Amino acid sequence: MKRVNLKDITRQGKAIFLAYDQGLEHGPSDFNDRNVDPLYIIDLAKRGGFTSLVLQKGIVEKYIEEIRKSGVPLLMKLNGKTDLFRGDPISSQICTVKEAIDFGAKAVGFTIYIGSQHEGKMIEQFEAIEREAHAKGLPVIAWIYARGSSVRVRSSSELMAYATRTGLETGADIVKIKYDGDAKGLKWAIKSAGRTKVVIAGGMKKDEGLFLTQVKEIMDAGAIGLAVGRNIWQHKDPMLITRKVKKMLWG
Ligand code: FBP
Repeated sequence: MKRVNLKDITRQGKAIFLAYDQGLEHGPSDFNDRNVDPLYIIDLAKRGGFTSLVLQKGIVEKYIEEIRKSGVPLLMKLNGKTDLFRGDPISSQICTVKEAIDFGAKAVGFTIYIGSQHEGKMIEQFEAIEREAHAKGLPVIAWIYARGSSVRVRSSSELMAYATRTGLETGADIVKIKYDGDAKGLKWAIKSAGRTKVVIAGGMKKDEGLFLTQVKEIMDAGAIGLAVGRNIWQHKDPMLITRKVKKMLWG
């Protein structure tokens, strides 16, 4: 394994990834006339100084020139699903590590739904992807969410820690989890991640005050930052909220 370098997608060890894969995950219902346009998001990622932009393959293919020109490091998501399907979730692979490298990606991302009856398949695919990415020195970011009929009996804080530990034990360089608002539980989850770094998803658009309070809790707990979408590009002034979040990360 080549030494994996997180420097391309972090700044002084911290990260703010702009997530824009919700069009597949939720449908365009998350968007308005402005942010439905990938060009708007690419420009926002550049002007906002995001440490990475998270995109699916289709957008990368169609907007590659602008992505390259922006200079924002690309984090390519390799699997995805819609939210129309009911039942235990599975995220299907739609892009390979080689394609991501050919597009100039600086990292690859992959979702695993722990607790789903399809968990085994996603872990197996993750392992193959990780082996290939690590052989090229490319960092692997695992979106790990506990989902499926069998997880209901566990508390969400317990599941946060299970997700981060799964990231460590399966070899992710960074694990991305959801924060349920339990700051003590988050500290434990980050401790459970060991040397795997942790970033937190933004979730549904919230009141700005609550969002910034959570950013503080996330950083105090030891996360390296955020992989955030809706709380940025659904904000009435995305640059303003970006500046506020960055100030909390870098001062
Ligand atoms: P948000 O900050 O908008 O929540 O984005 C983070 C993210 O992980 C996206 O990368 C992904 O599309 C979405 O959340 C998935 O959310 P869910 O699985 O809860 O629908």
